[in-house]
This record gives sequence, structure tokens and C-alpha cells, in this order.
Amino acid sequence: TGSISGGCPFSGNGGTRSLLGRTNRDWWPDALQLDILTQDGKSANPLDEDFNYAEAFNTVDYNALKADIKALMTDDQEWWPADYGHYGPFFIRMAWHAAGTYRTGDGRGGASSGQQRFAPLNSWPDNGNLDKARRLLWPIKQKYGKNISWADLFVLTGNVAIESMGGPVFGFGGGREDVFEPETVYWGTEEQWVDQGVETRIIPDEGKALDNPLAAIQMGLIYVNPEGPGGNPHDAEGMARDMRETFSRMAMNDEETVALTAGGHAFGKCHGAVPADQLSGAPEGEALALQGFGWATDADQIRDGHITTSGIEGAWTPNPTQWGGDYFRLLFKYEYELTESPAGAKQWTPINPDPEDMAPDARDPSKKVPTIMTTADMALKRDPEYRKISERFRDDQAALDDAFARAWFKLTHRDMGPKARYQGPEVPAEDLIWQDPVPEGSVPSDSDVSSFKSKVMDSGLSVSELVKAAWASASTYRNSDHRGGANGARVRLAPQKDWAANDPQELSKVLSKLDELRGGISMADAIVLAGAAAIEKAAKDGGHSVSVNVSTGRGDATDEQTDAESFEPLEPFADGFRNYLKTKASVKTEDMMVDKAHLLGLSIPEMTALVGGMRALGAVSKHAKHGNSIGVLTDRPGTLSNDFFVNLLDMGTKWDVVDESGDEEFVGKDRKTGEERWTATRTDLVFGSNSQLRAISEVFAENGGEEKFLKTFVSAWTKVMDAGRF
Ligand code: HEB
Repeated sequence: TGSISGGCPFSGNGGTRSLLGRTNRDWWPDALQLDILTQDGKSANPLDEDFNYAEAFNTVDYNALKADIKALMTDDQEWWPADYGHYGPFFIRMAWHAAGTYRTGDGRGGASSGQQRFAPLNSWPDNGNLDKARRLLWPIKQKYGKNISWADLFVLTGNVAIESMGGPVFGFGGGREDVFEPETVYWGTEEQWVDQGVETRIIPDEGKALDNPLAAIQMGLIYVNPEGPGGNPHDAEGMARDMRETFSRMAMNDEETVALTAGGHAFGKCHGAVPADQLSGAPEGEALALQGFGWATDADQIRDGHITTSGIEGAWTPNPTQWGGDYFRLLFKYEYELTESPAGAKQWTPINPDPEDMAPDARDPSKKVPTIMTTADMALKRDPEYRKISERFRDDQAALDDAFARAWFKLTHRDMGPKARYQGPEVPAEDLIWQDPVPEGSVPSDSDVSSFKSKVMDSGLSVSELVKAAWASASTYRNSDHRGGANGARVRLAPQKDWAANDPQELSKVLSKLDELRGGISMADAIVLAGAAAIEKAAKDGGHSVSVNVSTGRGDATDEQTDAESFEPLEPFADGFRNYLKTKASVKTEDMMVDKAHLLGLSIPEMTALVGGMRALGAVSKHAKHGNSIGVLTDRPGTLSNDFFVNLLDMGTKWDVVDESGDEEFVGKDRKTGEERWTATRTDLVFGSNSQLRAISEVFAENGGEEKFLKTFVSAWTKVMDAGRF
């Protein structure tokens, strides 16, 4: 299994930060502010609301599409000629950089929504000149229209590029739906890009580590700095450390890292023929006339191949458009010396290469030029662990073929979630552990469901216990990479069953009782149905009749089908819905609630209703001091009511912070008598303090608002329970 760094995605290096760090508005304050038009819930997406991308994709003549992409590989365009007459390597880098932003910490980044088209990614220094790669694809995108998304096209083009140069491919799953606006993602707090000299993020001597969920070593990079840690080519140990850390955050182990890097660099070249100060700025801030292009230089420079991207110059092998074993052969055959590219970048060149080991010039095949290695490539032989793997691959091409093909497939599909979401004729039959496989479930009959639900309500388990178990099961879902959720009932397996947020002892009691009662219903369905039964009862106790229509048909995964380690990043370190906080983080606790709501795909009213409803139900994690009562602003916990909102907005209560140091715990006292009424946390009080959240709390608290509250609560609850079902 891959080594996955768990840990709280919000535990910083001691400092505090805002939830989003530096955003597009900070980088490009003068950019057109289109977001005033997406106010009032208006969508930026021009496609019909009921447009079904998976269906559209399946109407495509897949082989014709692939043939068109293949033909494009060698269809040289004067405005950006292909190195060696083949765009393949360039397209592989485009696909790798599209996928390579994925990070396990929060599941964000990755290839699945076509984000490379938008800022900041379109302008990251590491994505230099990929604006041209995407533009080369426009005729194909235009031809197939909405039936092929940009997101799918990037990855499929990478696959076709590999195939067309004789490389091994494991498969392709389509189904990545484009978005039409930049996703707001936390990419870091630094105010400079890597090419402006921003500091590297891992500096052990200064106690600096890479903050979760970030996965890149400097602002504006996909992973590591190719010239070495902070640009230092002599720090061989640090180079391997940085690679290991960043690649593990995209779920890649050493073998996958070596296979991907060596396999990728079997192809193409680095570009550093001219000093970078001869280029114009990045696309997002560039002149209108450039039409979305950045890093501009003049046409004859481009024609002559005087191009600078990374600043490093040269190909890795003598056959840059042909898959094979030359990369490792050269890496081990020669000693390499540190040299400088014409653009001034540090790189490594073989000493006294044989003439047949020289590379062709990118524009003139009759001319021979030296090959190169980056400092990152050198780590594959300088680091003892990487070296063992590299030597094995050098001696066993078939092993490299297999490892590269599988790692590439994982790289490009990791953020798509369960295999059920993959479309098209090239989906591999084999189940892969990182897909979190779940066996097919069966749909129980209505009568089985209702008899199970009544048994549950007679079992002595409380509303709070049942609601908490259902939430623990379903709320791991992340809209970002579609992992987690109630399907599979992994809440009964390691590591989830032991997470502190889940109150493990109580959870295990509930789960064994449900197991006893469920008959032929899957555990995964039983947990969700029991939660639904509890909510229906709780509403009835409040004088309302509601039905919570969750779906059924979930399957139960086994330990063997679960890469336990890979689930560690799904652990909630804060869960505002359950009023849970493990340790104070580098962002405000209410920020973490909003972040979780986003990963669950919730709107502001849905988040608000869920928090208030779960408080009323008494469904909070056990608090160290206040047990099951923190934030439960009601005298009748276990009844589904709008009491939380009514009592929160009651001017008869005056709130005071009780843990001055933490600013996390509050007590509400009767304004006149001083008598203690309630205890609460930041994630409770924010619904009265924040003006927008207060406005929604008012709707739920006012006369006639309880109906609206119940409706919103039940539909949001159902949404969470059914998340992760495709
Ligand atoms: Fe790479 C290219 C680095 C990984 C694939 N890269 C490249 C360059 C550099 C690098 C610097 C150059 C750019 C320019 O143009 O200038 N990488 C790197 C690093 C890493 C990597 C540091 C980590 C270690 N790659 C990778 C991967 C892949 C790749 C994983 C896949 C698989 N690349 C690539 C390619 C290329 C590159 C294909 C070529 C491009 C062209 O030719 O255009």
C-alpha cells in the first residue's frame, strides 16, 4: 500500500491562517470580477441543468476520438511546433500536471474537473506553456463538443500519447465532468511564486514541515523543485525526502514514484534555451490580445526551439519519442556532472557520453545534443531506497512497464472515486484496492425495512446513539475525490471504528445491536435505516410526521477490501455537526465546519439545519467536560425541533467564553438571574454571531419556521446518507 500521511489537514506549524490562504483575488486583484454574476445562486455553467455528462460521453465514437487524438500528435502547428515532430511528451506532462495536484489530505485537486483551464493553476510557474498544449486540443474539443469534457480529454490525450510512443497503458475511465469556474482551494499562504523566490516548505533545521493538506514543496509547483530543495542541487538527501513526502500525499509509494518519474521522463525534454526574463507574464494576467496565452516570446524563437519553460534544457534519453529502458540505462551507465542550462538552471550532464547516447536536437534531428538529468532524477540513484527500485527496473523492463502503467492509471483516476463512476470501453476489469471496492448490495423489501425499523426503535438504543452512528458512517464522504460515505459500512472496520469523533465504545454497542436485528439487510443499509427510524420518531415526538427516505442497496466491504492506512486522512479532526474538536487547529473551528460542509456538498441552509437538528437530537460527540450536552440548547434532547435556533436567538441569554486561552467553550446564563442555562462551542455560537448564518437561524426560529427547518433538515440528512452512491 502507499504510504499516506494522515494527520489533521489544519494543523499548521503553530501559526494561524485563514481557511483559503491566498486566493485568485489576491493574486490578480485586477481580474474581471465575474463572481458578482454568480451571486443569488446563479450558475456559471452554460449547460442544461439536467445535462448528464456520463450519458453524453457514452454517445461518443470512442475509437474515432482516439484516432483523432493520435493524428493530432504529429500534426505540427507553426505557432507551437512539436519537439521531434511529436506532441506526445508535451501532452503527457499536461495530463500529469492536471492529475498531480491531487492530495489525499482533503481529496481536492486532481484531474477530475478540468481545473487546469482556470486560475491559479493555468498560471502556476510549474504549468508553464501548458496553455499551448490545451489550445492544441481545441479542434478536437470543438469537434466532439459537450460529449467530451476537457477534464476527460486531458487524461485521454495523455494515454493516447503514451500508446502512440509505444508505452504501456492500463486503461481509461471517462466521466470527469467539467466545471466552468475556478474552484476555491487552499493552495498555501505564501505571497510569492516559486520563480519569485518563495521559500521551500520543508526545512528540518528550522523545524519547518509541509502543512497538511498541501502536497507541493513551493507555491506554484505541482510537486518538488526539480533543481533540488529550495533550488540546491547538492542536497541529495533532501531531494529524496521532498519527493517521498510530496508523492506520498498523492498516495504514491516509493515504487510508484520511481516508476512514474522514470517512465514519464522516458519521453520528451526540458526547456531552458533562453533566460526566463525574455518571456511575458503568466496567462491570467496577460494582455487581451494574447487571448489567454502567457509566457509569450516571438515566433522565430519558437520556430527555432528557443523555448524556456522550467529553465532546465535537454532530453533525458537519445529516443525522446520512444518508450523503452534508455532512462535507467543512461542514469546508471554514466557519472553525471553539475552544469547550468542557458537559462541558468542547475542540471546534470553525463561525463563523456558515447555518440549514440546523445539526444537529437528538438528541431533538427541531424544535430546531436547532450542528454540531462534533473536533480530530482538523480535522486533515483542517489537515494538508497529509490536506487534499489531503479536498478530492478533497469534490469527488468517488463516490471517497469507494469509498474508505470498501473501507477499512471492510479495517478489519473485516483480522484474519481468508486469504479462505478468510470465510463467507456477501456475501464479495466480488475478491482484495485485504492478504488475502495464495495461488493454489490441488494435492495431489501419494504416490509423487511419497516419491520427492521420498528425493531430498532424497540431495542433500547436512543435517538442520539442511532443518529450518531448513521452520521459517523455517512459523513466521511468527500465530494472532492468521492471517497468515504456509508456504502461499504467501513465505519465498523479499522481505522474508522476507533476514531475518537465516533465515540468508539458507544458506536460498537450500537453496531452489534444493529447486526443482531438486521436479518438480510446489509450492515451499511441497516446503519442508515436505523438513523432514519430515529429521526422519524424524534419528529413524531415533536408533533410532526416526516419520512426520511434514504436509499437502500448498499454493500458491506471487508477488511481485505480496505486499505486501512489510506482511510486515515478521512478522520475528522473537527466535526461541527457533532460538535467535535480533537485539538485546536491553525484555522478557526467554524472554518473547519464550513470546510466539511463543502466536502459533503451542502449549501449554507443545509449546513445550518443539520447542525441545529443534530443538536436538538442530542447527537453530539462526548465532550471532555460537558459530555453529551454541549451545544444541545433544548430541554427535550432527542426530539426533533427548532429549539436550538429559538434558544440561541433568545436575548434572555448572555454568553461568555469560559476557556479564555482556547476561545472554544462558552456558557450561556440567564441575563437577569445569572443562572447557567447552556454550554456551547464556537460552532454553536457562530450561528448567532455571523450575520449570514444568523439570518438563516432566524428563518428556522421564527413562527412557522419549524416546518421549513424540518424539511431542510430531512433533505440535507438524506443527501448526506446517500452521498457516495452512484
Ligand atoms: Fe516531469 C518534463 C520535472 C515527474 C512526465 N519534468 C519535465 C520538466 C521538468 C520535470 C523540470 C521539463 C519541463 C519543461 O518543458 O521545461 N517531473 C519533474 C519532476 C518530477 C517529475 C521534478 C517529480 C520527481 N514527469 C514526472 C512524472 C511524469 C512526468 C511523474 C509522468 C508520469 N515530465 C514528464 C514529461 C515531460 C516532463 C513527459 C516532457 C514534456 C515535454 O517534452 O514537453
